[in-house]
Amino acid sequence: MTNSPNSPSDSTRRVTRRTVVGAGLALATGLSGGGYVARRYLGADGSDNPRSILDGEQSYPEPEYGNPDRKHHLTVTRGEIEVAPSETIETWLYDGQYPGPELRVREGERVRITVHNELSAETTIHWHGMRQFGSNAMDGVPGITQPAIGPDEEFVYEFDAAPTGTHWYHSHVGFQLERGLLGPLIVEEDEPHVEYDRDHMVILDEYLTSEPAVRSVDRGMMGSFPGSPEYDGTLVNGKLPSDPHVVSVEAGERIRLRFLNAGSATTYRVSIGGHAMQITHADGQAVEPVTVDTFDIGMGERFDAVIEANRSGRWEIRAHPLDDRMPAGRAVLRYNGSTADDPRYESVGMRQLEYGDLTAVSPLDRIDGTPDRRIDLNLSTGGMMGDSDEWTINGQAYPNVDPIRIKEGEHVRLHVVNHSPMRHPMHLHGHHFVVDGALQDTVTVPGHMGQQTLDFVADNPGDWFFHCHNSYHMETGMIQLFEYK
Ligand SMILES: [Cu+2]
Repeated sequence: MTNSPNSPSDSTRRVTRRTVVGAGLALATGLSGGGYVARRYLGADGSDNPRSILDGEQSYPEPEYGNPDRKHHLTVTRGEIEVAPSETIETWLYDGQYPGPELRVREGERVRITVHNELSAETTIHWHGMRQFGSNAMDGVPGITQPAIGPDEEFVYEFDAAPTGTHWYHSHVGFQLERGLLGPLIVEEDEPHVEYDRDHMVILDEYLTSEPAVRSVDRGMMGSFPGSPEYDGTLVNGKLPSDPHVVSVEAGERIRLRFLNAGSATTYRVSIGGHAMQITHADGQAVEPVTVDTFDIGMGERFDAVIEANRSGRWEIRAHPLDDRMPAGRAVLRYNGSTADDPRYESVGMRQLEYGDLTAVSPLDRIDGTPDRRIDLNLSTGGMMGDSDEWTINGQAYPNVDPIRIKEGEHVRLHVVNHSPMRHPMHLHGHHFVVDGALQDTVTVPGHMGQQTLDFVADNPGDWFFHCHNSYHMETGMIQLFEYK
């Protein structure tokens, strides 16, 4: 079904906005009539040039402010970081840091974060993992939930820090995430369901020394489709393997490592030399602990792993890129008092985490039984067997998509089928969904007809993105929009 801008039933302010914006794009792309046209996902290029997108009447959900328990301020700038001794790179930073400062709040707190943009490009921040229950206006999607923050402008985000767990924040504009605009956001539980002595963020990301830009990837018989540039390595907490980040532990401790894949195009296989891992949380949500030796983590996903510090020495925490396109990243688990030199790596076993191993500690209410609405979503390139410059959901590339209309209160089931050979880590804003037995906000759909079934309850009216978290797939169209009032 198409959503004609002039349809009488579409007399809402949001559609008015899109009508205006869409009209310009329709001209630019030669589209006429039919089909929903929204503004091109902002800015795209990550170029440094400000780009005016708000060239007409705009309307967004109304921001609401209250009495925050905690206030932060983030400044967005350009600057240099050192990824190894005598290796620096100019990139884009929050508060002069990459990764950005760790924002750590307590369960139940309301948080206000004032973002000041000192770039010469527009920006926004998406709080990945935050439910934004009743606060669609704080979701940070330019052109959908807010106008982008222009150079020298500020935007004040405020929301309830929920749910608890390991989350993160990042720019939702173009390739700014790939340029380093990301940081961890931790919501501490009052009563964790597992015991540990300390916790520590471990952030995986690609190292890119060139400009982020879509590259046409030749796949032989599969044709070509848009992908990422060649990477120069893997960063763990902003460091190359030659100068690894060190996690210090005391023998006998239990340490909770909060893994985040902040990469733009790489799935990593994580393992720790000499140590098994007890997976305790997926996308921040508590799961029944399951002991594994390795797990794969897609873009945007988080897994928390508790380890027993019971083997003295220096050990490698390894992040191996599944596509083998660049060297593995590493951090070091160093026991206090250890005099060992190079970190050791010793495989402890072959137990590999699967989504099916995960069971939520607190299942989401009302997600059982028969769904009220089933939606099939097919992921593919624009041209099934030929060259393509876009990635699509049900054959549509954002912004030329018909948004999915659902109704408040419905139990929605998404059946996602991947017709392409590439993995797609699909992320839904504003909701957590059930995958097998776990609650997640991002799930990787394997290539070659891989499938996932995602169930959620439409309890948070607004306009919510559903997209692939591979930056290069997203930028070339792999986005849908759920809308309900
Ligand atoms: Cu993808």
